[in-house]
Amino acid sequence: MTRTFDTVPDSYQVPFTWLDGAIVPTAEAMVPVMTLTLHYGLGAFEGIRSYDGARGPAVFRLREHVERLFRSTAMLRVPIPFTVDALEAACTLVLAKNGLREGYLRPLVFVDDGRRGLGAMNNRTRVAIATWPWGKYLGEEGVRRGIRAQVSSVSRMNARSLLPKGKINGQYVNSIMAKRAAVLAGHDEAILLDDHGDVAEATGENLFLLRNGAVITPPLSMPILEGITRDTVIALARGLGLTVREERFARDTLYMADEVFLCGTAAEITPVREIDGITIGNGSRGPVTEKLQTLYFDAVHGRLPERTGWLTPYKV
Ligand code: PPE
Repeated sequence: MTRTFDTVPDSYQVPFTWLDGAIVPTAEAMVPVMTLTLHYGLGAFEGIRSYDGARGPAVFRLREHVERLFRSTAMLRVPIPFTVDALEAACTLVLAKNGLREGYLRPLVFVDDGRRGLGAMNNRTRVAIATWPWGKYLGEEGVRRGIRAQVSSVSRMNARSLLPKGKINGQYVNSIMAKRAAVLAGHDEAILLDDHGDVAEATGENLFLLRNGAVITPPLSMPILEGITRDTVIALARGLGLTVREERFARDTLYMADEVFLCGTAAEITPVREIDGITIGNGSRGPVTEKLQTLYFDAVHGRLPERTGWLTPYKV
C-alpha cells in the first residue's frame, strides 16, 4: 500500500523510550512474541501531543489523556501498576530525555506473557510510553485545503460487542479496515456510520459539521470515542459565541453541510472538502473551520491566556 501521509521515515526512532518505570534505549524497548496483547489486542493506548510555545514546550491536556487511559484499562479489568501522576511525569520525562520540544506521545498498556490463552487473568501489566515527532497526520495540504473522505461500508463497532468509548488496541482493526478500503479507493479518510446508519466518527477522529451557522457533532450516546479534541473544539466554539449542538444525523445531512471537519490529537483540525465525490460547501476549508483551527493552534501553542490550564509545561 502506498503511504501518502507519512511525514517521518518508518525507521525513525528517538533514542529513548519509557518502559515499565524507567527510561531505556529505544533499541532495547522490545517485547516477547508471547506478549498476550500481541495475540488478542487486550490493551489500551493514548495519543497525546506536546507543542512549543512562547513560554516553552508544553503537553496539551495531559491529565485528561492519562485519565482516559485508566478508564480504558479499567473496562478491560487490566490494572495499571502506576498512578496517574507517575504516568504524567513519565510523559514529560520521555519528551525531555529525547530533546523534543514538540512530540507525539504514545502511552501503551499491555498484558505480558505468563499464563496463555483467553482465560489468562493475572499476567503482569506492562506500560510503555513511546514518542516521536509527528507532522500533519492527514498532510499539510489536508490541513489547509481539506481532505476527501468516503462514507465507509464498515460500521463503527457497537457497545454490545465492544467498548467504543475505550481506546482499546484490538478495536482499531475496525478503523483500519475502513481506512484501508477508503485509501485504496482513492480517498484520504473513512467516515463510519453506527448500526442505525447515523454518522459516528472517522477512523481516528471525531467529526463536526456546520449548518446555518450552528456547529453540530454526534452525541456521546453514540458509539464514538469521547475525544479530547472534540471537547476542546466545543469549548472554543462556545467561546466564540457559536451554537453547538450534539445530535444525530445521517449521511445526507453530511452531504448538505456548509462545512465538515475532523478533529483528533493526531489530525488536529482537518477540513473535509469532499465526501463520496460530493463537494462540501465551497469545496475548500470553510471560514468557521478556519477560525476554529486558528483558535486551536493558538490554544496548543499557549497563545490563549485563558486556556493555559490545558497545558503542562516541561523543560528540555
Ligand atoms: N476517534 C477515534 C476512533 C480516535 O482514535 C481518536 C484519536 C479520536 C476520535 C480523537 O480523540 P482525541 O485524540 O482524544 O481528540 N486517535 C488517535 C490515534 C491516531 C492513530 O493513527 O494512531 C490520535 O489522534 O492520537
